[in-house]
Amino acid sequence: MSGPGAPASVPPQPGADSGPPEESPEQLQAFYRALYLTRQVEERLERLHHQGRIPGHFHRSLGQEGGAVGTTMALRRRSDGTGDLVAPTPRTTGALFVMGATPLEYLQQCLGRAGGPTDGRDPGPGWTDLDRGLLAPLPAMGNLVEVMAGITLALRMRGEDRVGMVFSGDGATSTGAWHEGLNFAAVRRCPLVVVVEANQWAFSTPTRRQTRIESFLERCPGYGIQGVGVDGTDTVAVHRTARKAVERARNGEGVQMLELQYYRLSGHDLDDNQAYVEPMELERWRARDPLEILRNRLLATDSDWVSRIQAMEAEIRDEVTQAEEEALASGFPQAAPEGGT
Ligand SMILES: Cc1ncc(C[n+]2csc(CCOP(=O)(O)OP(=O)(O)O)c2C)c(N)n1
Ligand SMILES: [Mg+2]
Repeated sequence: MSGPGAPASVPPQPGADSGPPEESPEQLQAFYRALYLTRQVEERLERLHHQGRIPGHFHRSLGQEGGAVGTTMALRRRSDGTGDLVAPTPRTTGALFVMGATPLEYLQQCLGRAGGPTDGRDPGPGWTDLDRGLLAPLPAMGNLVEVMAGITLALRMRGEDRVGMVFSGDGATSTGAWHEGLNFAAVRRCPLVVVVEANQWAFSTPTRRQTRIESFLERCPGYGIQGVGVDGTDTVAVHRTARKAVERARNGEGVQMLELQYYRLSGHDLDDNQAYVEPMELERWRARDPLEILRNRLLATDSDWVSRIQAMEAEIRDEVTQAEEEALASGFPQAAPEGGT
């Protein structure tokens, strides 16, 4: 058993849909690349935070990287505004890279630098880029479910076969906006995939203190929608499950819920030392590192992956180092002149 009501100390077992890789080597490589890139960029940002160089808050996705990557890889990704749409949370770092954001853009954004996606005006870890199908996170949790309900309704009414995917934390599922948005989208059969990142914490509140249900999937019958849960630490399993959910949404079967079962291995943000988390529990979940799980999967298929992984990691580290140097060399935004905008 896993999900919110499960003993928080028991990591999920790999999902039923996690058999031997049926994905192409290129696809597996793309998974690994996105996971390692996410991990690298977040590690750099954590160091930059300790140096006092991050003007906003930063939320690591440690332990959850495979959730953002496996799900969004199932979407139709384009750069001309005709692909699927994603509304991430501030913790869904990997989704931005999968949808085409570059490490330089992401670092410039988080460092609040001019030249970045919002030109240093908003140091939040996300921004809207409709060409790539990306929406900026909203500060009020749950509200993007409403926004995405409206957007996906518009897609359906225009007869476009595009799909929306909205992420929410387990805590966000307790907001009124989340429920209202979900109900509206369900009634109107919107092509929307609602991903619940069940990482067992909302800030310092454990899931059992904000809901009595065993799994967020129990909410699906109440809204008349389909839902499926998956071990979020197993990127391949996440991807296979997400692919089916996206396909169902695209084929007119209405809202699909996806519950990603894992654990928030970091503090809520980089200013939270997780003093309220039981160290042994954290230790048990650290053993389910999505990067390690994917690496082992790849190595089990072909020993050639040893050198491929090494080459990929070296290339990504160089790419991120270069992006970090360039981002740090970017200037800060200029204040608008008196009376300007
Ligand atoms: C409506 C609303 N209430 C409270 C907050 C303050 N807040 C920001 S993040 C957070 C916890 C989020 O937990 P969860 O949804 O589980 O996401 P996670 O951080 O675990 O990814 C809270 C309570 C908010 N942003 N919006
Ligand atoms: Mg949470």
